[in-house]
Amino acid sequence: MRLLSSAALRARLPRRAVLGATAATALATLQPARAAAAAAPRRVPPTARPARGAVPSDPEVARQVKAEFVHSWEGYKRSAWGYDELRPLSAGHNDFYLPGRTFGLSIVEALDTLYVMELDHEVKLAADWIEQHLDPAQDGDIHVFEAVIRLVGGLLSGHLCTGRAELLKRCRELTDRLLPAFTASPTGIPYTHVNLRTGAVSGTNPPLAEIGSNVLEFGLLSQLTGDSRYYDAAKRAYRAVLERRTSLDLLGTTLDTESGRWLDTASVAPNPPVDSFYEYLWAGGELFADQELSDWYRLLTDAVLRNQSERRHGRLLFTQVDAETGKVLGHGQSELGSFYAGLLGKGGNLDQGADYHRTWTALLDTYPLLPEAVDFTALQVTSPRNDLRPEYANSAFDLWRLTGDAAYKRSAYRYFRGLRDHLRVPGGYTVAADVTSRPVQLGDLTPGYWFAENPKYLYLMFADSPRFDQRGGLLSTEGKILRGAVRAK
Ligand code: DMJ
Repeated sequence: MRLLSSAALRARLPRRAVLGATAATALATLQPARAAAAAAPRRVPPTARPARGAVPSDPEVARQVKAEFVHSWEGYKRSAWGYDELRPLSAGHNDFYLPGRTFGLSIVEALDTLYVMELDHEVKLAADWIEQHLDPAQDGDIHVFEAVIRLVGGLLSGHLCTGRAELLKRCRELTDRLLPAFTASPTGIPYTHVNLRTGAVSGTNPPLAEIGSNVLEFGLLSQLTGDSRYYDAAKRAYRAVLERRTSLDLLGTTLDTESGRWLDTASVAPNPPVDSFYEYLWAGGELFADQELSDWYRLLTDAVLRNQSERRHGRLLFTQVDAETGKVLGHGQSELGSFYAGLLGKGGNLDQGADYHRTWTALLDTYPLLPEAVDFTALQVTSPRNDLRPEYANSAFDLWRLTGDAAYKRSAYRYFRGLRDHLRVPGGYTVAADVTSRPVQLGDLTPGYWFAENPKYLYLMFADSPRFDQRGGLLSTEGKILRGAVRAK
């Protein structure tokens, strides 16, 4: 395995730069000509073969997945305990939110995964650390979206799994400190950052994912505390977006918090930085029986399917279009968008969901790991990284739960083998800089979401866990179990 030089590592496009991107930069990431790829685009052969190879029994796969999760968790504990993220090659750590400060992000991310895997000693260690050390009043401008989906969501699901009241208390305190991003806004569209100590807000250009991906966490907190301010703030933000849809019922990518104007008119759904905006409409309608959210989901999804779905080389994909005119702007697909297959299925478009999942599965015939971005016009990889992202496993999990089709288990197991064969290192699991090179070129980071997502989706597909209600369970965009955690006896 070849390692990246430190200069190359610094050049890695951080995930927040993608999620926090304007429509223009998001499109640049998706398009081959302007892509910030670490390697020249590679052609993807158009042939698609079904998933191959024998799959061990379900309990055996569950055992393997759990063992790999524990391997990475032990690496984090050994080298980065108490810090946000692990650098598994250098045995170092990474501050995710604020330089020189920690929120113990990976601990919060891991909490409910440890729980469903019945690693109870570790659950206690993690929850104790949070209660003793997580400081929600640190003096710094925190990224509101990343705090909500990761920390607020993690504390909520940790509370639901363990029943520990202190986790809910910490969650509420943190959310109260994030709330000015919403309440100080003249339009309801949140500011992107807030200083947790002073409440000062900043950042007036949130993309849609940052505007909408809070209704689950805030709604649940309102339910648990009886305080409606959280849900009200989330609904006001969604309403502000819906009021600004175009005559095609499409949305741009980024809004100005203070003027309420679109900063662009590119509809890049289901790619980042809008992805989970749509996910939370469906899930919010489901979790809170909120018909308004469900209606908004239907309206906007029908418009995306009508204006953006296209078939190229026999594969379903979603183009980027001008939200005012419907003119096609590009054919790039981000790996983050692969979650959409599961969402389409859950929202009632199962055929299109299964079809879009196949688009991504076909890439695994060519590469052992999914690349970060592909352009389907010329079938080229435009970003060859792999950031240990969970969206493909998330879709497989959703579609398997909906259909019971064993094909999703087969492709999920192949995907798991790819991760284990190429991204497992002695210190845990790490990102890749180039999945098209042989051997796969590695980076040095275990993103926090690894502990919340990939292993959890895979485990829950195979484990028949007594701690998760497969029928009623509902997970957030960060894989947090917000409904369906079964309390241990
Ligand atoms: C996670 O933080 C969440 O899944 C988010 O919605 C976007 N994707 C990243 C991981 O890729």
